[in-house]
Amino acid sequence: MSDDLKRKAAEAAMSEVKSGMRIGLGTGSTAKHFVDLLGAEVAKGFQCLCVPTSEATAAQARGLGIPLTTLDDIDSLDVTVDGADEIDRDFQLIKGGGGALLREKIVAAASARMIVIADDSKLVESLGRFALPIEVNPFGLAATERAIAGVMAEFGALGGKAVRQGEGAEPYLTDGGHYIVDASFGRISNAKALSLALLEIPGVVQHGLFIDLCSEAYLATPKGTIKLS
Ligand code: ABF
Repeated sequence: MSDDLKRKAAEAAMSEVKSGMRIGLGTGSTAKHFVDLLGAEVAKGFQCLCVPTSEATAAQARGLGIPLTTLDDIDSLDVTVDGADEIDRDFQLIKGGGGALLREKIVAAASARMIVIADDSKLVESLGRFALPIEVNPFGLAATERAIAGVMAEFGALGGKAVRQGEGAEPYLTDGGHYIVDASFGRISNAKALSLALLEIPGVVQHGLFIDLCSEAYLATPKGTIKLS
C-alpha cells in the first residue's frame, strides 16, 4: 500500500498531540512517518517526552532530537501512536509483524490513549488473515511450538504449525532477545479466549493480539483520512 497513505494517517494523528505531552512512539513504516513529523515539530520548539517501542524507533527519534525517557522514569503516557497489521471495528488489533510487539504492548498499556495509524487496507471484518506473531523464549522452542500448535487446533486452525521468523540458522531476534513465531489462524472469532490460551503457555512471552488497548484509529484512504473512535 502506498507510502503516501501511511504519511496521511500519520499527519492526521499529529492533530492529537499537544505540546507538553508524554508520547509513546510506535514502530513500523507508518509510525516512522509520525516520528518524522513529530521531530519536525520538536525542531520548532514543540515540547514532549517520548518512550520508543523499539531500538529502531529510538534511533530514529534520537536522530531527530526528540527527547526520550523510559517507563522506569515516568509513570504513564498521555498517548501512544502506533501502526498495526490488522484492526477490526471493535478496535481489536493484530500487531507485531515488525517484531516489536512486546515493547509495543507494554507502552500501549502504560498510555491513557492508543491511536492506531494505518492505511485502510488494515481494516478487516474479522482478525486472522494476517498470521499472528507470537514472541517466544528461545529456551525449549520446540516444546513451545508444540503447545502453540495445540492452541491452533483448539481454535480451529487444524493442522496448523507456528513458523519461526528468520532464515534457517539465523532466526529473527527481537529487541528483548526472543524469537517470533507466526501462527495462521484464519478467522479469529474469540480473540480474548485465544489471547488467554496463548499466555498460558510458559514459553510464550507475549503475542500480537491487542485487546482493549486501543479505541481510536486514523485510517487513510485514497479519498481522505477517516477517524474511527
Ligand atoms: C508495528 O508496525 C507493528 O506492530 C506492526 O506489525 C507494524 C505495522 O507496520 P507498517 O506500519 O509498516 O505496516 O506497529
